[in-house]
Amino acid sequence: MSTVADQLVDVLRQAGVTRVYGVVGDSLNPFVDAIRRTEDIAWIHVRNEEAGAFAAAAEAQVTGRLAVCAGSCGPGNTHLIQGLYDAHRGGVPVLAIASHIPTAQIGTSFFQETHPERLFVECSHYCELVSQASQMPRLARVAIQHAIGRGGVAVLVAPGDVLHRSAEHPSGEQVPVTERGAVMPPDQQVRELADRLNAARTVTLFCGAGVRSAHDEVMALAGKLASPVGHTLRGKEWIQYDNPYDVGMSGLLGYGACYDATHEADLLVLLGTDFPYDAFLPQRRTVQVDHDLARLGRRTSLDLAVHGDVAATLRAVLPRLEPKRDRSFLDEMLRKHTRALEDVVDAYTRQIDDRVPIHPEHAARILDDVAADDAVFTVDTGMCNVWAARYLTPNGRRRVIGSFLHGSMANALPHAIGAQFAYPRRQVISMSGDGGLGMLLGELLTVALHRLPVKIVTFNNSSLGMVKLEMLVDGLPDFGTDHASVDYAAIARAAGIHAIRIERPEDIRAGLTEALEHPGPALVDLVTDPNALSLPPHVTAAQVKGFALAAAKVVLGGGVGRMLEMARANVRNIPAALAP
Ligand SMILES: Cc1ncc(C[n+]2csc(CCOP(=O)(O)OP(=O)(O)O)c2C)c(N)n1
Repeated sequence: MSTVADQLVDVLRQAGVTRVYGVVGDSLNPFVDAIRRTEDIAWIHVRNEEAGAFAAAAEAQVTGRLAVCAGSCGPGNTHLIQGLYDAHRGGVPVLAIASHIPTAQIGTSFFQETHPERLFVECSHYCELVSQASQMPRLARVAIQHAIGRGGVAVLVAPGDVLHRSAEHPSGEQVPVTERGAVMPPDQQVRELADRLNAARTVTLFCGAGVRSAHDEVMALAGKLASPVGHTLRGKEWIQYDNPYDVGMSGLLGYGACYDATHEADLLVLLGTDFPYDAFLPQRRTVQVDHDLARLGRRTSLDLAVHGDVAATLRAVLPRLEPKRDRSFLDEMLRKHTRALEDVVDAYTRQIDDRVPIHPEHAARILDDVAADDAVFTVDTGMCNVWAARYLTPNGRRRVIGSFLHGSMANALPHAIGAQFAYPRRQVISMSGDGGLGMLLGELLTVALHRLPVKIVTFNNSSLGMVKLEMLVDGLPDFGTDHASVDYAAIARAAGIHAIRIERPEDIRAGLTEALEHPGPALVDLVTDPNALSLPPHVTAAQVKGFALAAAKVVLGGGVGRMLEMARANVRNIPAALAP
């Protein structure tokens, strides 16, 4: 006789789920036992449910498919929250099984009692209690369809006693719909978009993660309109490569001429972006294209909103556009972009290649060099975001994943765990801050337990560097940011992970190469300079003053890696672009 838990596992199998991340425990045990009896689904023991949720988020992000995590009642549930917020805000399909205290005890302040239907409301599209066997398997399917259909988290709350009950209905073989259809823009909106694009003298395109799968279309549009193309951090991996119109990134970590190009164009087109920093947007003469109607006009007032997938919309509008002959705006922005990158390099007077402690930017540049062409990088919130934005070179095959919307620390290692489970043979590199690594340090044990060949590159500056920068920029003396040095290589070795500690710049290349070639898990503990801080390009005078007051030693600006070569190549191509 199958149980409610069996049915749940059956539906997961039908949805193509092959693993569930979590920690076992009381109310969750019937579910875990059903997984034990199912050949096609593995139970992945993590050390903290938070890491399980992050791992599921990363798996969903790299595969585009549903991923699942689970936590037992009370504290097991509350641990899940951080990773679920990350998944939900990132719009990736994750189902969380949150087991609950016995039904008869709900509302009595029972041991470990929380109210999961309330707890998870804000980080899910769907969060429902399974209080009777008769609700299954339907609720499992409804939850899955919410996660996939709406893009985000669904939570099924199930008391252990309900999971244990005999199933009342057959499970059936109804396979959940696991692929979303494209959103086609209404014809009227396409016509208006074409009219505005034709009427504007100069147009800049600003791209977010929604341009995934639309590289060709965006390039065709930029070519036809002679448009500079800027991007957000999340858009970078999808649009910066093979892009002769690239003018860099906007936002706090931005660089290049993106800010100028977005502000100086007659018309700004937001493509698949929900870029949250409205102060970086011109707030005028803007049109927006997005598959999610709720995002239209959320960050800026719009002259026109178009509801559609970016690729579908651009394919529809391209035949209606008249090519722009005057490319002077594009050329000016490409030159400005190159100059902006050169200026940063010029301002960056210190020799960083032979500095001790190691300059993190020097290490990041080498990491970019030695990493595989199809590597998956997971990036900790903190300065690693800056190094990734500036030094990792996208090529259409690499992936760069971070907690870019929720902005949680400690995401990189558990994200790497999920990415590596999804692609066991791909190189997966966790760019970890020492603060981030320390926060979920136990996950080294998860890596070791499952012999995941994850490579953990720790930028160990004995400091919460990003916050140190924030304090300096605010004119505050840094406080609570620095801590005693920790030898993470020794910790990793004790956990059974191959580890190298690197203190001298001349050892970086060999050390990283050795770690990347190591067949199993490996950690590289890079002892880096806590004062190597980067500044965003659009800091105000007051911020600079505060900055200067607080620390004269800090770096004004930052390196740009291979981007300068790319920008120079684009500028060299200007005469070719001008040819009829
Ligand atoms: C869970 C959580 N706590 C606090 C913060 C605030 N915060 C953002 S970055 C950061 C420091 C990160 O330090 P580390 O991982 O050592 O990286 P670094 O910036 O030094 O490279 C902190 C405390 C956060 N984003 N998330």
